[in-house]
Formats: sequence, structure tokens, C-alpha cells
Amino acid sequence: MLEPERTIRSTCPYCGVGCQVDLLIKDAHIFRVEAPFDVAPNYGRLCAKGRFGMDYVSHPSRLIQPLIRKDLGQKPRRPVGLEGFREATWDEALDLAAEKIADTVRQYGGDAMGTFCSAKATNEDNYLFQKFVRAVLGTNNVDHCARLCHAASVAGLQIAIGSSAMSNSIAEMKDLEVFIVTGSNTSETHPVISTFLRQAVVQGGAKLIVVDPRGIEMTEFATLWLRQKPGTDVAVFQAMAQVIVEEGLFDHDFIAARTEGFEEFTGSIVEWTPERAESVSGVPADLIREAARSYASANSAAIYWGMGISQSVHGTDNTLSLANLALLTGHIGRPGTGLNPLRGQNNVQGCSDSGGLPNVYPGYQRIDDPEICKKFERAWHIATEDRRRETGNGHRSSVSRHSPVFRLSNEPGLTTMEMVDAAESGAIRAYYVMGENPMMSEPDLRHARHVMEKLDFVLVQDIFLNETGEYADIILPAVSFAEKDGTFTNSDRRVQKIRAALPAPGEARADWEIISDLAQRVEAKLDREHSAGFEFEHPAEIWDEMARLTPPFQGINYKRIEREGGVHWPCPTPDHPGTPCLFAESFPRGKGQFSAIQYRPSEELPDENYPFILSTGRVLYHWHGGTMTRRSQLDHIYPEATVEINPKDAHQLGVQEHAQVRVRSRRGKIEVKALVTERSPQGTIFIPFHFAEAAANELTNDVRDPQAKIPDYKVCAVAVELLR
Ligand SMILES: Nc1nc2c(c(=O)[nH]1)N[C@H]1C(S)=C(S)[C@@H](COP(=O)(O)OP(=O)(O)OC[C@H]3O[C@@H](n4cnc5c(=O)[nH]c(N)nc54)[C@H](O)[C@@H]3O)O[C@H]1N2
Ligand SMILES: Nc1nc2c(c(=O)[nH]1)N[C@H]1C(S)=C(S)[C@@H](COP(=O)(O)OP(=O)(O)OC[C@H]3O[C@@H](n4cnc5c(=O)[nH]c(N)nc54)[C@H](O)[C@@H]3O)O[C@H]1N2
Ligand code: SF4
Ligand SMILES: [Mo]
Repeated sequence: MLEPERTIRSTCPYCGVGCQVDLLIKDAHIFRVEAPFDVAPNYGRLCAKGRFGMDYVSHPSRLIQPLIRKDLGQKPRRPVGLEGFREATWDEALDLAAEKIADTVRQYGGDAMGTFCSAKATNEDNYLFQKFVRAVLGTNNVDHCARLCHAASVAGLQIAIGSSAMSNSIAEMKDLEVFIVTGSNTSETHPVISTFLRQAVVQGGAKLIVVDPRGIEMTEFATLWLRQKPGTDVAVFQAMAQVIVEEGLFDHDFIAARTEGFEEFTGSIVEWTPERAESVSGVPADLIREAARSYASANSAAIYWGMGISQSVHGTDNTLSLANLALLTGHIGRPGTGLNPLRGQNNVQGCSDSGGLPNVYPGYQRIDDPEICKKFERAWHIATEDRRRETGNGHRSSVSRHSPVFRLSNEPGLTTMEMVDAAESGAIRAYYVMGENPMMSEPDLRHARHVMEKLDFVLVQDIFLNETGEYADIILPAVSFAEKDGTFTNSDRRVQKIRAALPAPGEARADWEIISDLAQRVEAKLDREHSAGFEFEHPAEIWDEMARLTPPFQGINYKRIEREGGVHWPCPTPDHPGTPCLFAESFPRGKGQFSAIQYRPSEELPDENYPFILSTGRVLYHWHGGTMTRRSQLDHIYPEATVEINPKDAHQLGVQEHAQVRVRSRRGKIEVKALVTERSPQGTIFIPFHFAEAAANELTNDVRDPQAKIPDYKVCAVAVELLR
């Protein structure tokens, strides 16, 4: 057996569970991954990706040198592989990137930049990224994949309670009494969490209510399975609320003390009887009644959800319909209860927390609050000149004689999908994409490609050349999680460490180092009098700067994380224990807000020409656009694109197991291998979006939820035909 040269404790780079791992290293390779039994949140458990999926780190196609496009400046921009780039030194690549960015800002203003930070990168990387965007480029156009993910959960929870993180902890899961899992294929997407949920049922006798159109593995140990038609959640959850109200199962005291809007809400659900919901959703009325009684009469009951709720044209309403249930029953603010959106990426919670959003600084401090804005301007040495002169002679006009004084923008920036629109209209001229792959993850890729072709300048920073990198003018090679220090924040808000276990491949540098170098070059080109501050020796210093400016992080530092393994924010002071369970006393918005909402059908429903609903999502062995997992041995287990088809539909189409089929929508077509399975309800097919050669997003629709701006990845209309 191989003996490790060293063993390094780190955090899994895949999903938001944030499993703690021990990386066993020999000859500059991770040759085995183990999990410590004594450490939260996974206590020795790992899934296939954590255990076997880390080998992407040593894949020969890792980027090891900066690259510059050979046909730089040619329009329209075409996607090219490695052969379309030439190697460059860091100096050349960064200088050119800085020149292009500074040009864009000078010519069109900072708002002409569209920037994407990364839920794969650390809190420190993302803090610095948004600092660069805000304090140097002068725009709030910064967003990340959360927009394509839990945006509607965030929008709904903000309305209902004024916070958007998961309210309760992973540690509570094994002791649940009753819980609802909806729109979450937990055993494939948060596998270690699913083992705790399963333990609650199998060992603790907990009751699980699954509300999901697909026959996912979670249904196998569910007490109740409500199999609704895709996109009909509001009807089902409103009807559950109707039962709870009609049968008097609600919590009077909680409603009186901690909520508002109850009267209006009850008025809005009177007509949503289980029978009416059945006619819309196909879920038998009695099942809805049973689920409502079970959830409402438990001492404690929790709700967990995923993309089936959020990625919808009415994702915000879906979320509100879940929040209504928790507020009705008082199942929030205690262990074993709560509203729990399971966060997807390893650090999507942290990327948002660190200010990677267009409307807030770190810690969700609003960019349009003048006091907050002043705080950040002071910390980032902005407009100091301006302030001096203001206090000196009382008016600002004197300063604009030379050049306008730079201030932080208090205009909310554009969201991911709005940036695509702005790039199309020409309002955005250049992109900076760190650790995302929009050319696989955005809906309607034909449209997304068209937009990429038009941009003046595209800067990509990644560990591999992905489908988005193919459109880049310059590619900056980043190190992976295994080659740097930093922190990730998992789904239950626990800030945990990653630690450098391997040397950087080639000349690759940590994201924070790249950003800080680039930022200083752009500052120089824009003749900024003072640097906003990008000189750091170690990510711990970046964390400390962010924590100083962010009240809920102020009690957290690297030493403490080292000592305790991880700390749950909010943690306002060094002697605060951290907060695994939120909202015991009150909600951030004060009282919980009931919402009167109405069921609305999905946007693009099947018709004669496109008779099936397409639902897209994930499988256990792959990750999003596949950039990482398809460069791992996991790809041997699940090597090709598939479509799940119900046996009755397959029969009608003449499709046998493993036949090749073509799937078409109004936007594109792909060819995939059929899996004939009852997992798919009749009339709905399911395609994972991991495979570039048959990208599900060629088919999807970019129609969005009006509040959350999230596209509907779960319902569009397609046609299926047998190829061979
Ligand atoms: N293996 C793997 N794990 C991952 C990821 C990955 O790419 N691969 N990605 C991570 C990320 S970023 C995320 S966001 C999470 C996502 O985790 P999930 O949300 O669990 O992932 P999806 O595959 O999108 O599954 C959504 C579920 O919603 C159901 N659904 C579809 N339509 C509806 C509907 O109308 N209503 C309801 N209630 N449910 C519906 C689907 O049947 C499915 O069970 O996974 C994370 N974990
Ligand atoms: N059809 C369909 N589309 C979807 C969804 C769906 O359910 N259906 N789900 C949506 C959801 S929930 C999400 S979250 C998005 C995800 O969409 P993206 O975030 O665009 O997808 P990823 O493939 O995770 O992209 C991560 C990139 O980061 C790189 N990377 C990894 N580690 C590092 C690092 O340390 N530094 C840097 N710089 N780069 C790194 C990887 O190589 C990869 O290129 O997809 C969305 N798209
Ligand atoms: S459950 Fe998530 S964090 Fe844990 S090993 Fe699997 S992918 Fe990694
Ligand atoms: Mo996600």
C-alpha cells in the first residue's frame, strides 16, 4: 500500500455539503481521499465525487500558462481550442488584459464591464474580485451562478423573512421528526446530506414527504410521495396550507407573535382545496391532506428544497408557498425545523456572502445605503481627495476641473442574465469570467454564443480551457482548491478551510493573486491616485479585511477556524459561538410575512409540435458543464449523454433502452441515448446538462422569473424522435 508523504485536511470542492476531506499525497498527486470521522459536517462520510473525483486536479489538460488568442481583435469572435492560442508570460497577459479593461472603462464607463465571480473559488478570491469590480472598475455588474440556482429561493425568502441562507444545520438532520424534500434529488446532488436524512427515517422513524415529479431515490424511503406535474408546486403547497387552516392545525401563538399578513393570506387560499390542486397538479387530494396533517401536527418539521422549486418562471412564488407553510405552523426557529434551500456549489453561499452580487457588499450590506457606501469608500481609500475638498470649500464642483472624482456606484448592477441582454444590446462591451462556464450553464446556448461573438473583449480565469474559455481573448491559469489556502462556506453557513496540498501546476497562480496583480495594473492605467488596496501576503489577510467590514463575520478568523474546524456565521464577536440555527427570536425583517400568491401555469407548455416537457438537472457522477468530472475517472462510470423517458412514451415513440434519439426544441437540437425508466413521469423527459457534445442548454428557454430573473430550466417543450 502506498504511504502518503503527507496528509492535508481540506474541504471537498464539489457540492455545498462541504465535506471535510483528508488528501493523501505522494509524488505531487492526491492518491487517496479519506474523511475524518470526528469532524462536522460529514463525520467520515463522503460521496463518489469526494472520494474518487479529485483526480481532475492532476489532469494533463490543466492550464499552466497564460494564453492569448492568436486572432486577437477579429470579429465576430469564434470559439477556438488550444491551437487558437499562444502562450504568454504573466506580464504580457496581465498588461494586455489591464489595457483592454482600462480602455473599456475609459471609453464606455465601468458599467460596460460584465463580470462573473465564482462559487468554486474561495471567499477571499471573491471578496477581492468584487472589490476590484466596485472599487476599480466602478460598477456593480458582478454576479455568479447563484443567479441560475437559488435566486428564486433568495428572492422569496427575502420577502418572507428577510434572509436567504439555510435556517438550520446539517447536524440536526439525523434527528428529524417530519420533513419535506421538494425539488431536490438529494441522494445524487447532496449525497452526504441524503445519508443523514435517510438515517433519520431508517433509524429515527422520521416521516419523509417527497414532493417531486421524478421517481428519485429519495422516494424509496418516503412515507408520502406527492408526484406533481412539473411547474405546479404553488397549487400543491397552497392546498396544503388550505388544509392546515381549515382543519385548525396552525400555530395561533406563533402567528400572532411573529408574523403578519395572515388574514389576507387565508383569504387567498380559501378556494385552493386539495381537489382543485389535484386537477392542476395531478396529486391525489387525499395525499395532499395527509401531507398537510403530517407536516402541521409534528412537534418539529423541516423543509428542504433544491432546483425544482427555484429554477422556474414562478420560482419566487414557489418559495413563498413553502415559507407560508413554515409561518403557518411555526416550524422555524427551532432545531429540526426551518426553511432550508440546499446550496449547490461548494462555495456558492460564500460567494454571495463575500459580495459577489450586484446589489450588496459583503454580508448583504446594501450598495444603495449611503452609510454602508461611505464605510466601504473609507476602507478602500476612495474619494478621500473628494472628501477633503468637500470639507475644505463646501462644494464638489471644484474637483471636476481635471477629471471626475471616482466614487463607488450606488446603482445596482446587472444580474447574470441581464448582463447577457446588455452584451447583446452593446451596453456591455467586455466580460471578465472567473471560474464559471456560462457557455454550458446558461439557457438557450445558441443565443448565448451569439452574445459572446459580439463582445469586444473576453477575459477568462479558470483551471481548464472550458467552452467559455474558447471564446476568450486572454486566459489566465488559476490553481485549484488543492493548491491554495482559503475558506469555503458550506450550505449551513459554516466557514471552513482549504489548504495547499500540492504545488501549483506550471505557472498557474491563485485567483486572489491574479486579481490583485490585475487590479493594480488597471488602477495604474486609470491613473488612480490611491490604490483601493490589493497587496496581500496571504488569504488570511484578505479574510481579516472582509471580516472587519462585515458584522456577521467579525468573530471569525483563520486561527479560530483552525481550532474549531469551522464556524457558522453569523458570528459577530470572538467569544460568540457561531449560529447553526437561525431565527430563534425574530426574523431579519422583523415579523415573518405571509404572501398571498396565485398559481400560474408554466411559460412554454407542450403542444402538437413539441409534445413533451423537458426537465434538466444532474446525475451523481457529474458536475455541471463537466469541466471537472469529465476529466476524472468518474467519467468512466457515466461517459455519455442520456435522456430518461417513461416506458409508455418510449413505447409510443418506438424507442428501446439505449436507442439514440434526437431531442428538439424551438431553439436547438441534440442527440442522446435513451434510458427507458419509470423515474420520468409520462409526458416528461429528463436530460442532465453535463455533456458538451449534447448540451441540454441547446434546448432550454431563457424565459425568467420576473422577480428573481432565474431562467426556467425545469419546464420547456420538446419533441423526441428515434434515430437508431
Ligand atoms: N452530482 C452533482 N451534484 C450537484 C451538482 C452537480 O452538477 N452534480 N450541482 C450542485 C448545484 S450547483 C446545485 S444547485 C444542486 C442542485 O441540486 P438539485 O436541485 O437536487 O438538482 P437537480 O438535478 O436540478 O434536481 C432538481 C429536482 O427537482 C425536481 N423537479 C423538476 N421539476 C420540478 C417541479 O416542477 N417541482 C418540484 N418541486 N421539483 C421538480 C427534479 O425531479 C429533481 O429531483 O446540486 C449540487 N450538487
Ligand atoms: N439546463 C440546466 N442548466 C443549468 C442548471 C440546470 O439545472 N439545468 N443549473 C444551474 C445551476 S444551479 C448552476 S449553479 C450553474 C452552474 O454553472 P457554472 O458555475 O457556470 O458551472 P461549473 O461547470 O460549475 O463552472 C465552474 C468552473 O470553475 C472552474 N474552476 C474550478 N475550480 C476553480 C478555481 O479554483 N478557480 C477558478 N478560477 N476556476 C475554477 C471549473 O473548471 C469550471 O470551468 O448551472 C446552471 N445551469
Ligand atoms: S456530498 Fe458534496 S461535499 Fe460531500 S463528498 Fe460529495 S460532493 Fe463532496
Ligand atoms: Mo446551483
